[in-house]
Amino acid sequence: MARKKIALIGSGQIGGTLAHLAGLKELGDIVMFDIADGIPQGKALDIAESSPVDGFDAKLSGTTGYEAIEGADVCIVTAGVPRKPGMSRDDLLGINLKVMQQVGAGIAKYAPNAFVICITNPLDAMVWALQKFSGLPRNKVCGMAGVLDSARFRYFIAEELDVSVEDVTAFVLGGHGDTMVPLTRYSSVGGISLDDVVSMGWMSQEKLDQIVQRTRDGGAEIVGLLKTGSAFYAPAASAIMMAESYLKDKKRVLPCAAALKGEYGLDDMYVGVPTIIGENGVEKVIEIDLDIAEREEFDKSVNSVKGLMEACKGIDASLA
Ligand code: A3D
Repeated sequence: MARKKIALIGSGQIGGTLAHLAGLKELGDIVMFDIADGIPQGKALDIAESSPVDGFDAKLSGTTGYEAIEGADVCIVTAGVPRKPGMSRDDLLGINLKVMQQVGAGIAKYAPNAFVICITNPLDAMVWALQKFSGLPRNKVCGMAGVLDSARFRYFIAEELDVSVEDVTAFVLGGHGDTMVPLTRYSSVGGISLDDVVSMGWMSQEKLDQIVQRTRDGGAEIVGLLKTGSAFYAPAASAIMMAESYLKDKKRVLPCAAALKGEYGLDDMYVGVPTIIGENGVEKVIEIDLDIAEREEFDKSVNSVKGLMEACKGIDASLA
């Protein structure tokens, strides 16, 4: 059986880490694309040279021409610019929207059957635009954010309770921004919901509230520390999990920015919801019950994503 082909559109911090992880996990052959000539070629060769040491077989190549992504099974998109300290994700919209237009055309021409995972910010608006620019089926284009936001939430909870990260599940809903909605009711430690963890006296409500806020600010915390860019290890690991679920038809239940067609009372937009990812891409959007307070927070988050979509329409009339 031929190896799968993974195209990484954008070979910066996240793109390089994606290539390394995809190699280590033997997900397939890897093509790194970027407009900065030399970067994708150099990173691909460097990672390829690590393969005898780590013992993985994958062909890695770097390119500045879209034709090299031809026939890709998965495209992971990080092309664009990241945040600098003091910037919000939304400040990136104008530049990255133009990048999505180019990327969408490249994927439509050379990899129309791929499963596309967008990471470029502001995530929910960019993945929505990328789907429109590429014209690929909506179930084959999704955005990575929920796996990362949930991973941050899980890590903070596990660290606080001094338990294994493996035994903490967490759930973050809504847009990938300051209004994201970490859902404590649907998050658990060894099956015990976080609300029960508080009522049992294992963690104080105040601490949980702090962790929820730290999760919301998780991206900014890293940007503040790095100063020259944004997080890349955890975002790459998260996207690789989604790609693996697709390539191996694992049907993992993962939060991701998915196209909604009536679910949660929303249409023609992308926002973070629980999904099942398998061989058909986003195979199902799971609709969970939200109480009044959760719904209010979700609606606030949805409205902020809608605002970004309107801004995109203002810049590019073809999206209207
Ligand atoms: P960076 O290291 O700057 O890499 C971006 C790469 O894109 C650079 O190598 C650029 O040369 C390249 N590029 C720019 N324009 C184009 C183009 N038109 N075509 C192809 N390549 C292009 O950034 P990064 O890897 O740290 O981050 C990439 C994106 O991911 C940014 O928009 C971040 O804001 C975003 N991001 C999202 C999350 C989410 O959870 C959604 C987390 C972290 C970062």
